[in-house]
Amino acid sequence: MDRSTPPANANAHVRKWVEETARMTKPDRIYWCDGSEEERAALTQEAVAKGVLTPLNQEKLPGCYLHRSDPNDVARVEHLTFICTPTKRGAGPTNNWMDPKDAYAKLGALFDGSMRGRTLYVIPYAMGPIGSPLAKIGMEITDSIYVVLNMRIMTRMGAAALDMLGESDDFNRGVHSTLDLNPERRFICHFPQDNTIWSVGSGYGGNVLLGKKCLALRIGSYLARTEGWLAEHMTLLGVESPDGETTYVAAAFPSACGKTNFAMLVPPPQFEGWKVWTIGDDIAWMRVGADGRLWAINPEAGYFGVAPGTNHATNPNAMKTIARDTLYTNVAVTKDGDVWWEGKDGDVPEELTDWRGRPWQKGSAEKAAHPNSRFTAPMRNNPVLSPRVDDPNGVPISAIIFGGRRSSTVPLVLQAFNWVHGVYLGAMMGSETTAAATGKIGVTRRDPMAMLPFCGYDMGDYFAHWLDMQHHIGVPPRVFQVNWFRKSPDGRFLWPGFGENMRVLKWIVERTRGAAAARETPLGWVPTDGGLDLSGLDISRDDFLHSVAVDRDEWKTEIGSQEELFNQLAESMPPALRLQRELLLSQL
Ligand code: GTP
Ligand code: SPV
Ligand code: MN
Repeated sequence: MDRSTPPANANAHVRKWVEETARMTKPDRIYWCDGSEEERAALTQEAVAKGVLTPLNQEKLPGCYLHRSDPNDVARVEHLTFICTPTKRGAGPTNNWMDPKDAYAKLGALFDGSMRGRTLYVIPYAMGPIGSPLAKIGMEITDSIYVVLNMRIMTRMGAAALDMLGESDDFNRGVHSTLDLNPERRFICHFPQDNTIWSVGSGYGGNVLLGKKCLALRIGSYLARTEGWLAEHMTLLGVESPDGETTYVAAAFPSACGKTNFAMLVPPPQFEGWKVWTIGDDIAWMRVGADGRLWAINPEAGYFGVAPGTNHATNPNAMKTIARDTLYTNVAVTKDGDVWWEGKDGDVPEELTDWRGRPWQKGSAEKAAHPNSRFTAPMRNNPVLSPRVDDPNGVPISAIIFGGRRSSTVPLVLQAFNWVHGVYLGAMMGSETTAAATGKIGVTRRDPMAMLPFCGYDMGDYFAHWLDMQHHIGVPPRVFQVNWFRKSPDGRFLWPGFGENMRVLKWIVERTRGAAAARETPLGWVPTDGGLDLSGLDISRDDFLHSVAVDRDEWKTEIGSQEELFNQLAESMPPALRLQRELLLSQL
């Protein structure tokens, strides 16, 4: 089949844009992707021939391949990510801003002839179930075969997306060129007003799989505000209780703070009859339904998940999901072509090939896998994939959870008094930075609603949009805050986490059903003594009490440190949040 000419269902707007982009980037060849299995096989073979992918042990890991990125290109680059709105105020103080004219000129010069000697791939894709009123169409042009193969897993890619688009001009225009991976020429630019993304100089995850953070969150959040819905960095799950009822929950945790693990949670043995079903592990698009409830879809079709820490005890469902048809990026490899990372099951192998392709010995001071090494796996592999995942209307959300990585101060769980208080808790969230973005790790920063790196417009306006939603949601979800990451003075996690988070989740679900008791504190509602089901849990009384403790002095410092965000967002911070803060201060 000739792939260099547009398929019959590519409309005139799409064709024109591809022609224009080809004139700019000057590729040797154009290849229109159709998303078929034959295409996957052919492109995989080509990627292997070019050294972009290495086959792993096909007996242990059928259909799995390894990719090693450039060592300088291993994570999102927040300092090189720009929101290009007509005015700086449009992007707000928490985003980098470039004038759209300057950005088009600067990146246009870099794109000029950037695909010489390369193939220009055209990727039509849908974010969300095909035909869903909540779904959106994107087109990504890239010169990276790795991007094509990842987008095929992460989105509903190919002919069906073009069919869904029909004759419409309403699609996201994403252009990506790898250039030479020089960080001096690396820019991820978003043009919300044009529904356009230009990305140059990277080959890694969130910088280049343009449907994910760029469209589904940065452009998505802008569209959501304009159109009256929510685009959020949230995992989505259904919690089935012994009576057979399923409660849907959305949880915003920052990058590498536990969304994938929470979405695939296996309840402890004492929780007979309880079961968690995954809808999504990273992004939620939520709209108010005719019934006044908030309905959510997962716009993605795969998981781009953190490898380190994943094992049969922490996340058995992920281990099953990534056992086949998975692309691994920057993990270590064993002698027999199996994958390995810090925190995988079993003994540490004596010898490995590390993420850079160098020999590695047990006991080495360096990590064998990159801390932000990842797997790209189809959601269809997930043994607990929710049967509702393709429902065009999504699922009705009963609870929204905000959670950060906080070694102190923030208790295991609390419930907000109401929607406005919940928005305040989410907006003031702090979290320690992780390897998901380049920069220092372990620094506590404000990461409002886990959206600091992903909000496509002014953060104060974003809070105002959240507050405004209360006038549209007839039946608002209850709002909660959690922290799985509090530590003892000697640096241990106080709470065992992972499957044991079911104990907290059960309380949350029962609260939404009006079936669990709570005690009021200045910060919010917390479980009564004995209110959390700790049956069969191996945790000392001291550790548990520390994990749920609220220390007034710590909280005074915490509220003091919120001042910085209030000052930064002085122009746009909603007064209602200022009021919440003062109320809390006076009560403490
Ligand atoms: P992104 O894909 O970057 O958005 O990350 P995520 O929020 O999906 O995080 P993920 O579930 O991949 O977890 C990140 C890291 O945190 C992994 O190393 C996990 O093993 C670890 N982790 C997840 N849940 C818990 C928990 O409950 N307790 C502890 N201590 N660690 C956890
Ligand atoms: C994150 O950093 O939140 C991720 C990984 O989910 S990436 O796609 O690289 O953004
Ligand atoms: Mn994420």
